[in-house]
Amino acid sequence: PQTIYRKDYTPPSYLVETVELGFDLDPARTIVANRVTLRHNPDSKSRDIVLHGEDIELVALRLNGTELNPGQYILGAHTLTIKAAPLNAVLEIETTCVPQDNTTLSGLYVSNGSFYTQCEAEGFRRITYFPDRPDVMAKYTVMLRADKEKYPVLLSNGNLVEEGDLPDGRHYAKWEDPFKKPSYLFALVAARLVCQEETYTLQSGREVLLQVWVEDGNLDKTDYAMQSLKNSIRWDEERWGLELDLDRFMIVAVGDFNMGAMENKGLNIFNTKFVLANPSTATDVDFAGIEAVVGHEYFHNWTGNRVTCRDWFQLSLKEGLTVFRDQEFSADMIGTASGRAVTRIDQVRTLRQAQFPEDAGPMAHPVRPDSFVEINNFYTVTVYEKGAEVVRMYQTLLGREAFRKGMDLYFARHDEQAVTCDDFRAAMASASGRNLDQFERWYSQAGTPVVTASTSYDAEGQAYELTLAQRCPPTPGQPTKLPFHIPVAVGLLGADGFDLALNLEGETTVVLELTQAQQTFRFEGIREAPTPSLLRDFSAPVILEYPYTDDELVHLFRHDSDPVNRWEAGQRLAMTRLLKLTAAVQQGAELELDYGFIAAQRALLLDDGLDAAFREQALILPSESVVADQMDVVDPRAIHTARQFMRKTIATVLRAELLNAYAANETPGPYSPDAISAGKRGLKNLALAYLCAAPDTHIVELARRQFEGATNMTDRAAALVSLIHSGADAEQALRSFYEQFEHEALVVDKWFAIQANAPTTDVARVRELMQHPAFTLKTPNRARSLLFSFCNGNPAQFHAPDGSGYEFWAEHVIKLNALNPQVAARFARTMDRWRRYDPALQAHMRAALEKVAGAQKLSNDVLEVVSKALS
Ligand code: BAL
Ligand code: ZN
Repeated sequence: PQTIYRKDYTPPSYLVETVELGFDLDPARTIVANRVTLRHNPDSKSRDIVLHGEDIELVALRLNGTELNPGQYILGAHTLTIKAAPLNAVLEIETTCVPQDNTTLSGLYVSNGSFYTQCEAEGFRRITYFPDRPDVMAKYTVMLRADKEKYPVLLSNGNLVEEGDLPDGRHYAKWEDPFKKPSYLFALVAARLVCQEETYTLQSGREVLLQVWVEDGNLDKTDYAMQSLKNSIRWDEERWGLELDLDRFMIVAVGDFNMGAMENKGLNIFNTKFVLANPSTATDVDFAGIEAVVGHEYFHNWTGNRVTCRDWFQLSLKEGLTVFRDQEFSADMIGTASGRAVTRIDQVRTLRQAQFPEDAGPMAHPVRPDSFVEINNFYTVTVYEKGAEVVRMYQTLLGREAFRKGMDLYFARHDEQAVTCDDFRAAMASASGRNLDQFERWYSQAGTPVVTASTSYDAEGQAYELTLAQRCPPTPGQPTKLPFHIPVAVGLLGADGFDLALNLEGETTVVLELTQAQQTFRFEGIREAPTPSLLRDFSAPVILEYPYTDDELVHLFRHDSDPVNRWEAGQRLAMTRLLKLTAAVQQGAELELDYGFIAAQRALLLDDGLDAAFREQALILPSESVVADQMDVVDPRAIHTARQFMRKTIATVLRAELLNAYAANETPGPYSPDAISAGKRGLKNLALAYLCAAPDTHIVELARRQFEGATNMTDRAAALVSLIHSGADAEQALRSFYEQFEHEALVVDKWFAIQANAPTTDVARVRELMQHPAFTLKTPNRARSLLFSFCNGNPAQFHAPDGSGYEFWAEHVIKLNALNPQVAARFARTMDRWRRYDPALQAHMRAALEKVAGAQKLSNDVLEVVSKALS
């Protein structure tokens, strides 16, 4: 396969002014008529019109009214080229495609009998021939024609300008999008759907129509998505001065979808997982996910749609920025400082759980990649989450006010343009007057920087020195790195637990700027030897090394005014113990957990001054995969045993306190997904999970009672998980759960996922579950719920010494590859870091990877992932 390089970018030879699309929708043969007006781009020397096309049949082609015969154009495997074209060209292109056979879920496809599209990144070329690149922006008019009975609802981008009936039971709808857009934002839906709709008044007084479209029977699950949409609109006005530019904004939920959702102009198409929710089907985490994703797609309307990407290497320009925006939205919706901190802790967890490993593995790439084989493989945690951290660092370095000025300038300069990450950085630099040249390295260098701190206190001079050094490990194609521009937020705690003043202004947190390989910062007037609180609020996506003593960590865990670092101190305390215990398991030594650690956990659990949500976060031990990241040679089973021992010991010693926390955090009355209630449920269910790690009949009974009496899915699912993990018989509970919810696809996904993650579920059991009538590989949510959950979420079983987990993985990467390369490639990434395991496991893993690499008809998507893993 061909590698595409960022340095090879050339402007398009022709620009598109208007696109008129006509669809005669038929699952077996859809006819697409495309009339496109092109104009030569003065920035290009080429006079060739290059159109992309994939898996479509060309029926007719006319240039400026004249039919072209095959000698007048070149039809390649994925392109159609017209050489030496006139300066102004009107192309009329007729093609056909077969939506019902399109299992890739890219382009035009059928889900549950209805039509949907997904065009980002390169799906539009599966619908018609077109210069399918984001720097070609045009105005679209779309005519949809379909059977009225089967597809009563016909939607596309922009405004509905005409609709009516046609002969033979068909009907039509004509849509016009007033804004220029790249082809990846095109969308259509032709379906049997119902909608919740509302008229909403913008701050300017203008009225807009908001709609959430779902399949019949799901209108009882759209309220939260609608509320989240209204909150998003208001927040974008208040925080950024950005108004909805359309008269109509639609969200459509579909059960078969590769991603979470898609920001098509005015017609967002969503995975049902991020729309449908009511208390009995969705958990608190699901509700929070809906708020975040509805916000994310809505915010794209400015960061992505009005200002888009010049090329796909710039993907983080819109994704990193929009993730940052949705993170801030979720935090602002909670409002309190501690609530904000909980959202931040969640972000740090995601980075450590997924992005740091990516940055340290064979697929490591900069936030702005230099090359790719398949762009779909670069919708990654690095582009999204690390990209959001990069945007956050501008705000940390420049301050909120200057950052906002930078955003304003970015829109003023680039509205309706396709631009680059450098353009964003330039706007930030101009608006703030700051030199951000070095900051560019966050975009160009892959890998997670490691910041090492050392300190010294001069009692006589009352001065404290902090020396920070940075390094960044090599990554594929980047053997050496230059220093980053790193904001390091720092506070100093006195022995009484209070923050010391760090300067004459009395500030207790300052942002240091680490720009060199090593720098020393000096604080004057420090009257006692302090405990440093470093990288407050996780001010940069780095690994911080500082030789904290246990006493210092306990002090921070009790007192740090920065809740993120308070949590972090607890994680560090837990991590040293988990690593020691894992080593003890490997050596067959006796396992012991010190009382000092448990006492610190106990004090936190009992601290009623803290929100329940924060206490929950602070009591969750680092995950098995985060522990694995700290080991030179990963031993998944030993880690699992060690972590289970730790949970069981805490549960045994703190049994009374956990039972109290359980009782004290009941949320009687009607369910509400708000952060306070969700936090209480979170702490209560964490207490139950701990108690079930050291169960007796009373505890098992508690879990059973909660399961049976639950009035919401959060409590029901948590009780089921705890029951299963307690080792008690959960057959009956699993059966009744399924029977109660078998018609709720998203709940059936949970049912599969809970079993995939169960400690007793091995490969044989997963194979059994795959025989269940409700299982299918074709629906990504279902495949993810069982296969991904097992291979990524149950490491102790997946890494069975006989290699059966890897064989299972290889077999299903190959099966998924034949159906849906994007989903297959995601699944393939499970094996990214196979070289970190012991030689016996590695041998099995290599064999599995080689089996996939040697498979017939491998997609570029999967090929890129497995060949990078093997290289
Ligand atoms: N643009 C792809 C889906 C998303 O990030 O919103
Ligand atoms: Zn996005």
